[in-house]
Amino acid sequence: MEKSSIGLIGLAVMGQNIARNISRNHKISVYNRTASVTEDFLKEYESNMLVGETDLKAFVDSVASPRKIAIMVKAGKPVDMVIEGLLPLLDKGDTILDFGNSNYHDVIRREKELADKGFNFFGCGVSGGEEGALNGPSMMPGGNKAVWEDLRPIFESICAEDFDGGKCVTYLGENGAGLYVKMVHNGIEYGVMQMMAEAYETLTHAYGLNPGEIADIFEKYQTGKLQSYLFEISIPILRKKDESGKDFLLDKILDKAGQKGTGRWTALDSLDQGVALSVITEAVFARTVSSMKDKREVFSKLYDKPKPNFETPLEDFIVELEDALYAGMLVSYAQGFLLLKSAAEDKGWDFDYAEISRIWEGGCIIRAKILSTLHTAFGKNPQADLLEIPEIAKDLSDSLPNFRKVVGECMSNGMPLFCLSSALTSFEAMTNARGSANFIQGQRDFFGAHTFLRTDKEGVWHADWHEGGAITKVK
Ligand code: NBP
Repeated sequence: MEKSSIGLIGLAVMGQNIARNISRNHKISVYNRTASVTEDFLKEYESNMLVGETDLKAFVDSVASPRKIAIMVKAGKPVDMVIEGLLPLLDKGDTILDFGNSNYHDVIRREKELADKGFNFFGCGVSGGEEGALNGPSMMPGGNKAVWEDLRPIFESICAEDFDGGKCVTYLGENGAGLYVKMVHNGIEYGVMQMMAEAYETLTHAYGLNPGEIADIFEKYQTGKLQSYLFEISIPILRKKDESGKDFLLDKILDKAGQKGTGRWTALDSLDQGVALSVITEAVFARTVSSMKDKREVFSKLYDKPKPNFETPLEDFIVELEDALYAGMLVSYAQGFLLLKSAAEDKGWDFDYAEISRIWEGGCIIRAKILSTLHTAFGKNPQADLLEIPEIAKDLSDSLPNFRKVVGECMSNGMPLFCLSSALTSFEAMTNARGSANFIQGQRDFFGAHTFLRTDKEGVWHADWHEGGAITKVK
């Protein structure tokens, strides 16, 4: 029997869908730890392009050499366990591929460990959820370049298309580069979702709109610069009624958000890299605060909140909010790309930011019109920071008055704005030539003799801050 071009381990929701996607063009063998899952999958999707095995050795033997075996299991320890089980059955030169949301540090470690033993390990971020996995995800591969060339035909046959019909996959760099970009993608997803939630909360509490009315507004946004997959899916989410057919289901969903860790990893990495990734970090905090439901119930009884009293008529607010969301997202992307740049420098990756924007245009959860704007902007200014690209600066400047107005009105009416307000603060600070850190430096020098630089004189200085104390050049 002809052997399969690739094997895949892990038949939960993502594995099943990506296997079906691959099987449209390439023969694929599948295996799942729990054998009944493999059997049920084969029963449902029987095809001569799909080979299922319940014995790991038989599965490995069914894949053509040098083998390519993809893992799509729960990230973390399970991936190491699968690798451990596979290695004795593989031949030197075979490739293990990780399609899951693995931490990029793990990818770097696994690649090194496997290379030392004569095997290839290749990490590829896959975004798009269940539907993307089946019909075309955005793929973020990183690892050995020669291995990439070998995998490329399969990846290009299953991925989504960008706005111009190109493939939503591009080689991103050595070792953990692909999973790093996927991590930042997920962080950006956190920020965008939170800003949308803030819009929803404001329209609900300040303007008293029901979810169906908010869906009408989001539908309008979907025809303009905010056009995106996340707005597209939010419209049916907002309109969905519960079993009674009368009440909105959203109104009955507990307001505690889950998280699997990629947003937190992005935030932690930004602290390590020294990049001010405030929007994504605040989005992680917003989910943390959401999970503190019991405490919020208690505290809400202790403090009076102003009854929202927005002066802006709803029709005007809808326009202003669109600008605020757009500007907030641009700032969040600017921060995300700064993190990518810092990581590239730190790890020796050579990221192409226009390409990264392009492969996010299709298939993935953050796919949106704004990515096409970023793709064009980076295309003309490959290494620039987003905030210095003229087209982005113009878009931001045009949106700024409404951005400031929305954040100001929401904050003065007691609305929590984790991400929109932090995006605005970040923008204001990043565009301030003279900030307030001179004050911090004065305090640091007072209590710890940490010294300071001056704007009027060369050298490193320390002051005795008491009246009449000396100001001394120490270097
Ligand atoms: P899950 O993350 O829920 O993992 C379930 C799979 O892992 C099952 O096939 C399970 O086998 C297998 N597994 C576990 Br758990 N421990 C194992 C072990 N020790 N040895 C072998 N297999 C083990 O599946 P998923 O939601 O399909 O996601 C798969 C990967 O893709 C994850 O890394 C996820 O973060 C990533 N991802 C998910 C999405 C999404 O929308 N869900 C999107 C993008 C990326 P069993 O059947 O025997 O328990």
